[in-house]
Amino acid sequence: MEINTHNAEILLSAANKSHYPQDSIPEIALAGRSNVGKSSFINTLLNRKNLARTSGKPGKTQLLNFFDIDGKLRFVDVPGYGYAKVSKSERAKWGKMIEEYLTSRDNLRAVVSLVDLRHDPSADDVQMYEFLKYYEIPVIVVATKADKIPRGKWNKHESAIKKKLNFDKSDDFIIFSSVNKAGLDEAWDAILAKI
Ligand SMILES: Nc1nc2c(ncn2[C@@H]2O[C@H](COP(=O)(O)OP(=O)(O)OP(=O)(O)O)[C@@H](O)[C@H]2O)c(=O)[nH]1
Ligand SMILES: [Mg+2]
Repeated sequence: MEINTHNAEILLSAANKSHYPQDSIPEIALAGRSNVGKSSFINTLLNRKNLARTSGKPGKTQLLNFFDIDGKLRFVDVPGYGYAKVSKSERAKWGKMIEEYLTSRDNLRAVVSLVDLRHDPSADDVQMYEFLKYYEIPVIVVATKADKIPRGKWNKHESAIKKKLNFDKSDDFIIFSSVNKAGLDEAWDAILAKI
């Protein structure tokens, strides 16, 4: 499929099902802890500075943000998890919103699950991966911030992450950087293979 990735825009923000777009355009959702680089990943793939708003302030994205790409594909930016300063009730609301989307959305083709290449996955990262496997949702694990690790150490970090996640070999694993665009072509290839 030919997709003009320059033709991208924010479509809408949704808190629940009733706000989701009603059509059959394929969707790729982005999940990961707050600050891991989900919005930056979207901006890098679409070659845009700040289409998906990024910030040093974690917990900023509160709704499901749907991005239209040339009318043929959508990215769904999901609020990050694991931000300490979020109240219990906010956390429960978040859980409900994301669970509703992931378990009921027919348009969903795969989830890009972002982790930080520098660190072992958190308990929340492991739980998210297990959740996606349980619901048989295809996963593309993207290990971000690769620019902060020397290339010679990438393999070691990749192995540690895979082990902690109990990584399923049928999923994709991509080492990525929004700073130097490492992994950009692989990320697009993996996404296009799912839609
Ligand atoms: N060095 C480096 N910094 C990155 C990379 N990706 C994101 N960042 C930085 O990490 C911070 C958080 O990035 P965001 O893209 O806003 O993270 P997010 O996952 O969308 O965060 P929430 O919306 O709060 O869940 C920003 O300061 C980014 O500039 C990367 O590949 N390398
Ligand atoms: Mg964000």
